[in-house]
Amino acid sequence: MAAIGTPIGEGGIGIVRVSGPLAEEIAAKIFEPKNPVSRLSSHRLYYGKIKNLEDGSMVDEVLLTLMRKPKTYTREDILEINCHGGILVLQKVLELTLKEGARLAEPGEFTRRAFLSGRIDLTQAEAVVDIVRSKTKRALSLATQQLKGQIYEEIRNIQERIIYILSHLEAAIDFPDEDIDILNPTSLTSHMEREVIQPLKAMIAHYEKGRIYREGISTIIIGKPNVGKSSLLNVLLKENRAIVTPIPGTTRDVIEEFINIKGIPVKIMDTAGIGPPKDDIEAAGIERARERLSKAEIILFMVGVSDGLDESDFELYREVNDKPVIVILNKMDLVSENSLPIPLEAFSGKRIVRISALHNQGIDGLREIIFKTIVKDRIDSTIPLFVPNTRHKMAVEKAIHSLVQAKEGLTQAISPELIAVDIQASLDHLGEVIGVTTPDDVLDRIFSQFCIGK
Ligand SMILES: Nc1nc2c(ncn2[C@@H]2O[C@H](COP(=O)(O)OP(=O)(O)OP(=O)(O)O)[C@@H](O)[C@H]2O)c(=O)[nH]1
Ligand SMILES: [Mg+2]
Repeated sequence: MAAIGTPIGEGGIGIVRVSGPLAEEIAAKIFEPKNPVSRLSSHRLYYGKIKNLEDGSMVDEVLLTLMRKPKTYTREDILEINCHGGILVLQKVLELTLKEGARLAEPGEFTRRAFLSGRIDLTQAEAVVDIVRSKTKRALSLATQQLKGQIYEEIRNIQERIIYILSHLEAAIDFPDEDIDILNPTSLTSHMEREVIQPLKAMIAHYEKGRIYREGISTIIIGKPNVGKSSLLNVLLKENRAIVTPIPGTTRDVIEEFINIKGIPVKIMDTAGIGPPKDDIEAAGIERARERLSKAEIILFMVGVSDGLDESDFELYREVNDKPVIVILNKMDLVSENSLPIPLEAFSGKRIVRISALHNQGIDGLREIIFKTIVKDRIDSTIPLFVPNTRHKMAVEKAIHSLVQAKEGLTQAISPELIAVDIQASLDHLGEVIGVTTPDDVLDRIFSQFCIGK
């Protein structure tokens, strides 16, 4: 199978990758090394050209590597052709490999093969997606830990402990007359709780942390038209992403971008000013803003201090004040603190930040407050060794459920056969996490998130 392994576009170089038994044969047909060799050595870079099979003309000058199995990503033979980039050249080279018998790879197929060949476990395969998508260095370091197999190790350890419990049960099943010693319910249940259930619960606690690093915290800027929402987005991003004008109702669509606050990816959304709409377009924009508002995790409620507050500010504030809100007083350059025309007591209990988006003042303070809000409400700032994703979390939850059931069974002294069924189920659920007992459709879903060529 073959694919273009680099993003589509004009890059400095682009890579066509082929994996499978035909790799070497394809290289021999389409590649002409500058210094002819009888046979390509493995894991070496060769300079030469890719030629058109019909007329022998040159398609591109390339650097080519043949990696013979088993020391490769997929544990199959892999051919990598570094071309000069340019989508036409890459496509032409890819076409040549297809003509010589390769098949176009499906999304994630390289990594799927690495998984199926046993080179990596499923959590490591998923880490590949996370690494590609990482938005901050810290998110990347978490994904890299996962790639090293940390989750795999932890799950394996816990499975070992469950197997130990299971062996006790089986002994009790096989030798029913040997009596209670094999199956001491009190010590077995406390062992289960301490060595198995607690560590699994700790994994789930890591999940929320990890989700934030993976997906970012969704943070929305809302307020009346013209208070300076788009100006704030732009200063946070340090680029002129959104249109800013003195005309109220400038922004209509939701604009979203990621910023990095101390390693936490924060998704910032700029929205249409909320108030009585002047036309249908503005009304549609407001509807979109409200839709996002309902799902946002942190709300930056902005007012323009120069104009004072009116009923539509208060109305909007009432809509959001039971959520994590940071009140932003913008345009502080226009008024002095002493003559602030804002009744601050209306926002009692909320964090209030004074800024001037236009003059880039108070922005570092705002970033700090956003960080504090995230850390206080959701995560402590220590980095866990590994973090499960939603799929892992669901499987671990099922495992815990089975284990709790088994524990109850033990205390109620029901027959060991029935308890063993629950214990076995917990092992299977944990097997799903690392890909030992994962059904095919789940695998399909995981690998379809990859780009072709990964
Ligand atoms: N003096 C001053 N003007 C500002 C400040 N922030 C924004 N403005 C001005 O206020 C006007 C509106 O700014 P925008 O950022 O477009 O406001 P908005 O809230 O996105 O407006 P809509 O998209 O229409 O809802 C522009 O003329 C900005 O230059 C500020 O801190 N001080
Ligand atoms: Mg705007």
